[in-house]
Amino acid sequence: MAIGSVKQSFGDNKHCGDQFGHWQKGYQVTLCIVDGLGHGKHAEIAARAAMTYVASHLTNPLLEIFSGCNKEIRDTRGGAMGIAIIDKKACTLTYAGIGNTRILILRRADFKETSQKPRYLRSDYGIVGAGYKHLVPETVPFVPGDLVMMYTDGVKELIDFTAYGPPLYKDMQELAEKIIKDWGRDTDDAAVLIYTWD
Ligand SMILES: [Mn+2]
Repeated sequence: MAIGSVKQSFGDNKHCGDQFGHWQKGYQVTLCIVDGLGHGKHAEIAARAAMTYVASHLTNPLLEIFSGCNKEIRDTRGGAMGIAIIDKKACTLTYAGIGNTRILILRRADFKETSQKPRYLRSDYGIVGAGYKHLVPETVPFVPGDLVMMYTDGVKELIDFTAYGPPLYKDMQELAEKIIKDWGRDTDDAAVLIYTWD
């Protein structure tokens, strides 16, 4: 399975302020993760509003998706958001993020090594829905076999993949569940979205 995703509410609340989405259109894959500020009902309302906006503006340029979403959800609490666009023709991944959602990339070549070192990309400061000053997308190579993981701050930032042998990279759902279990912080909503180009 190419996609793995798990979300977990803080304290088993029925509302989850962390939301994710993924879409494939032709040679383009779009991945999005949103962390509505705080947790509970109003965090979920903000995160869902952002995701609904992104889902209906997938063909817009990345910077316009962010600026449009920033306006669209200004009456909500707002949140952190990361979007990754994989272009399978160009073999690239372009990422932009506002706030503390996180993203890392693992290369297939590294799976064989005993120490898999993820590449972390950076997000810019601000709150989607309340504004931001700078947003600079970053484009990196992304080739068949590569893995990208997007996650919220309900999961520890730095993740040690060395304990996960190659078998785990075959099942993204299993890997996502393992990441939440091993690296979840239990003090906030948490979400993990993993995609691999297989
Ligand atoms: Mn959070």
